Amino acid sequence: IALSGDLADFAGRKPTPLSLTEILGMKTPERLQSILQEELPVRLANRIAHLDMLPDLEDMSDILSVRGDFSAAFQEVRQAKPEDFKDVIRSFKKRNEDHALRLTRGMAAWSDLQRTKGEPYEETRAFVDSFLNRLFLSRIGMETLTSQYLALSKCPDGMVDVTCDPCKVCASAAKQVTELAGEYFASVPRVEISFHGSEKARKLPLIPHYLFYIVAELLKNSFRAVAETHLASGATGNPEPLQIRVACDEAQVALLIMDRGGGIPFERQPHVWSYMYSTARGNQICQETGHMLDQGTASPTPFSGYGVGLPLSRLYAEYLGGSLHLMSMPNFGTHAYLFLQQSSDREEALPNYVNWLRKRKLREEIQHYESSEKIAAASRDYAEAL
Ligand code: W6P
Repeated sequence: IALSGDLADFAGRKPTPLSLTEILGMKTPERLQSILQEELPVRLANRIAHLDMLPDLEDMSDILSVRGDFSAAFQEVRQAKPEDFKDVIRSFKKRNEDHALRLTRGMAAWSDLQRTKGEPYEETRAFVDSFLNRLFLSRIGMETLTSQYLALSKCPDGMVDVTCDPCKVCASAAKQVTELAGEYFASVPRVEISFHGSEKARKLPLIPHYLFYIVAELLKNSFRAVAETHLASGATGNPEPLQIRVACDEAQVALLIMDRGGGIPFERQPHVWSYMYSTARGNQICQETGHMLDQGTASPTPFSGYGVGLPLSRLYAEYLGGSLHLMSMPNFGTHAYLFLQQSSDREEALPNYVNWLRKRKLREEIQHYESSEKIAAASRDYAEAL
């Protein structure tokens, strides 16, 4: 599929990264609206061009449907009258809701196709992971810009809760996951939350929505591990509780979620951050919901497999200027560490598709050069393009 006209023009422009402080510092929707009118088409066109680089795209229905949404949104945003802009953004967000699932499912199908063509599995997996990381990172950027824009018409702080208590966010995530787990598991661990720091430090500016998402995702993994280990051990009584430790000052928060769910076997640990992890174990993704299906299980649950939850959570943490780490002791349990800053002056880490294309082309050229001068010159270009 060749890009033409406007789309080709916008795909050739680089997205402008904004720092989180800038995005969150805008107190009225007007300025953000004018930024979005300029910036969204550039980002959408870049994402379309990114999808178009995928070999065999024409056979991948899920990916094509997402591509179709992007190009429809591109036209809508370009043509929107200022007074209709909010509605366009709302419908844009609505349509994007299941993109993560469609893209992951689509890339699982794509990796199956590559496998039937004899492509080495590890290379395919690495490609899929970096491809999806780039797409999701740019998605998180657009999501933040558009959510902030909509939130600003309701409240001058937008998405930010300036006096956010991270313990409260953990407690409500724990409540939701506990209720959900009750429907699927015979034994559900208690969750203990403790706070370490001064009372003043308990109120810091955070985006509660993102914190909630990451904590809930981690808890789902812990609940499942604890429930399954408990069942397998044949133990009676209550399983070991989950412990959440929250430590913060006014600027940063560190969160530790500890489970005694039997840990992750050493050989699986490197795959935890892969979108293809469950597929690698021979699992299937449910066509309706996109949840991972375990082999032999009839229906998917929100607790099945790791799916997109963990890699996506880590991308969110990194986007917010923080990080997410897992430390797992096989046969014992897993500790998840989440670090977040109250606000980040770092620019959005946007995938730069223009540079990426140039880099790939140069790398291919370098492989075909024979003279050492040419290689040296191309290597210099390559280094500059990084
Ligand atoms: C596990 C596997 C896992 C992933 C993420 C967070 C917690 C846990 N616990 O056993």
